[in-house]
Amino acid sequence: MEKEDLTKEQLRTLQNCDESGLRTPPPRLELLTSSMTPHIQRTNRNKNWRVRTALNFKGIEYDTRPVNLKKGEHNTPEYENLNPLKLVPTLIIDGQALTQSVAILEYLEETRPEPALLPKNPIDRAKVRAIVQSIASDIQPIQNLRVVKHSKQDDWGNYWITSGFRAIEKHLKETSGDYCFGDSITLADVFLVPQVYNANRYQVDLTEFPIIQKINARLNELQAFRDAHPSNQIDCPLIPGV
Ligand SMILES: N[C@@H](CCC(=O)N[C@@H](CS)C(=O)NCC(=O)O)C(=O)O
Repeated sequence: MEKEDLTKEQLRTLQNCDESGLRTPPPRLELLTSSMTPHIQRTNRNKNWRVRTALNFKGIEYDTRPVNLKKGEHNTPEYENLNPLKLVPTLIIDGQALTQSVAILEYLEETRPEPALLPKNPIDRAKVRAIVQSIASDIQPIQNLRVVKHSKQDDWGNYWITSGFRAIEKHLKETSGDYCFGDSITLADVFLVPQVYNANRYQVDLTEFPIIQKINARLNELQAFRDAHPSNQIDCPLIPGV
């Protein structure tokens, strides 16, 4: 994949150039990610968090371009041109604008395989991906703000995270060691930490989930995870250590 693979329109979007003024795209990767203003930050933009953690873990340098959801910056035609679903994150990498956090992480794993975030054995990979999908497809989307806003149930988020965590805790009984899958960090861990943060936001009683709690505490000690935390992002200087 070459830089030229970005369409001219996408390049102009990224560089704010007119048609005659195309410049070389920035050499570093660029992560277009939601703004972590205090208000937004409390709502936990955890798809960006996943991508940041994986980039940090793999030692891949990148620049962050905040997209302020509160101001509707994700709804502009420029952003839609990069991400037709108008959702964050978008990762600009290898001349492409990639969307969907799971697809982004799989791409990083395929193109920058070391250090690995998936085990070697296909059965083990399937077990890690099962945890990833439980969070990415079954637990997290139903607590997205735009979904919660349309729910009449006060305990909506708490209910769905609790029931999802029951399944994950069972899964972890079988697969976990120091981390979700044995003693190595995998994509499952990358997805778990932001989801536990969200669980706390919805006041889920985590005492029911000792394995999740133990793994989460261990992960939060690691530099790649600490650096990816929303409170440590350039546009969120105000709420340290949340
Ligand atoms: N499936 C997408 C979901 C992305 C997503 O929901 N992003 C949220 C922020 S974490 C967003 O952009 N929300 C804007 C909106 O709901 O209008 C992914 O994993 O990347």
